[in-house]
Amino acid sequence: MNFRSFVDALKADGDIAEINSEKDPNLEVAAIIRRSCETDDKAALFNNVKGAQDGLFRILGGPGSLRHESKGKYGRLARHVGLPPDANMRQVLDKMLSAKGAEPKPPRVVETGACKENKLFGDQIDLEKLPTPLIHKSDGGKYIQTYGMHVFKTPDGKWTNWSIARAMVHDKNHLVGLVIPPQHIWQIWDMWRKEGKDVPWALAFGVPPAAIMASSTPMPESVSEGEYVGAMTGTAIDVVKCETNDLFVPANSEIVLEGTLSTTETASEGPFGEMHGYVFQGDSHMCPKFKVDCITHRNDAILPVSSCGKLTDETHTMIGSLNAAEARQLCQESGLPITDAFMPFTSQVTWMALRVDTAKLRDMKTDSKTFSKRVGDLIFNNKVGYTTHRIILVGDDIDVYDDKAVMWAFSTRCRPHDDEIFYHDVRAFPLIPYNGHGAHDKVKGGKVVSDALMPVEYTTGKNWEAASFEESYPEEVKQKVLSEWRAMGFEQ
Ligand SMILES: Cc1cc2nc3c(=O)[nH]c(=O)nc-3n(C[C@H](O)[C@H](O)[C@H](O)COP(=O)(O)O)c2cc1C
Ligand SMILES: [Mn+2]
Repeated sequence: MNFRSFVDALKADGDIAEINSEKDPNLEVAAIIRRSCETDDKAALFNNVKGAQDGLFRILGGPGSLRHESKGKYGRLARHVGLPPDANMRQVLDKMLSAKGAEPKPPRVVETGACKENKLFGDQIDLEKLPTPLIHKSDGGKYIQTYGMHVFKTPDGKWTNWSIARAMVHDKNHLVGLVIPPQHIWQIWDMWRKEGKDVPWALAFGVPPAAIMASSTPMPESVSEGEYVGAMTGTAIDVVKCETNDLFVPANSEIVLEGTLSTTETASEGPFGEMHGYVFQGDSHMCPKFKVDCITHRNDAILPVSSCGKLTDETHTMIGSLNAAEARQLCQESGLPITDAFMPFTSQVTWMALRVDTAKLRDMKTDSKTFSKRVGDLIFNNKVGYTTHRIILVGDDIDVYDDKAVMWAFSTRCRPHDDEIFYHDVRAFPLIPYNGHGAHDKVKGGKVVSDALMPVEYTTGKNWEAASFEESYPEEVKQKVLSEWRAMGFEQ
């Protein structure tokens, strides 16, 4: 529940490269983070960022990226939600789903907290002087916001949404960032716009790690992520009131920006090296401006930074995985026999694999087309399906958290077109290059349900065994082979 303790836990796990020599936020910092993501190496803690002044700021790179397989691949995510570092993906996602249906536990208001150790107002604020990283060389600006939590409240005060959406420095006291449908910040922005008012806003960096996980999860509309996290962890999150508006932020946040999001003024945003691994030169769009009236921060504050792009970083480990967790929940609530959901990293999290309990499927006395359509109609018409362009249905024998297993099933059990249902009329994810920069409708269609269940899985059950070490040999043969493995000169 505390970002500083999270950093200490990573240190104790041997998962931090602590860098005390001066590093340049102009590309060098992000290059280091990027390479650590591409090699599943340690998280980088930059204690000496060139241009940092008066405690603003140090940088933690790759806060939710992967660890090397030998060190517990999902250890960093596990540490976000208080699990041991060898937790597997299913355990991390089960933890995130564990408070579904529980009584929400609202944040607890406290008088003050570490985030109030330093306060800057008016002329003391100059965002352009901060050592904000330039993350990719063709980015249209310096992205201060890649891993902070936007705090927005509906005009009626009933729903406080916490979420991540990127933003870059626009000038001395403005940011500009993505506020796009169907995201909740866009929905709430639209409510204020209809009232003719700007949106009171806060952006908190280095928040309790469980809170940033919730901020990346597409929970249903009107769920306040802060109340959910309280229920999930069993501890109400301590929050303090902002200096300049009546929003509340986690008391132990590293850095807090306070102000308003304009419902009338826009500025050019982007291009940005995005989660699918591309930066398209000149790809900028007009987006709403955030005005910063106040900055509060901890002493020696740490800014978490996601240097996103090709595999693997937070935009895959968190956007994809947390999305899949919500999709699993949605399917189960709708009575579909889905036991697991995951978005394979190797699909750049554009595919979602759903594992079907085929005994229950057979009880349903359904068929491929009917079942596929039921799944597609549900997910593609829900916000959790926004970023997914292919759903792959797989049987019980497929571990959806294993990309190779999903690819095996998809490429051998789903006959192109004949075992697929296409959706032309649903909301597309414009960030995927074939949408935003392709030859087709940018915001609609291009989605498919691919049924990688074999026909017998709907009727009598699986009639094959895998041609694999696991399934093709008797137990005693396998045991003998394994026990003599190294002695024979093999290494893996
Ligand atoms: C590192 C990271 C960066 C993200 N950047 C964006 C972004 O720029 N725009 C966006 O709409 N969502 C972004 N997301 C995904 C949202 O946080 C996610 O869709 C979340 O569910 C949105 O919150 P909401 O469900 O309350 O709308 C990002 C997530 C992560 C982990
Ligand atoms: Mn939300």
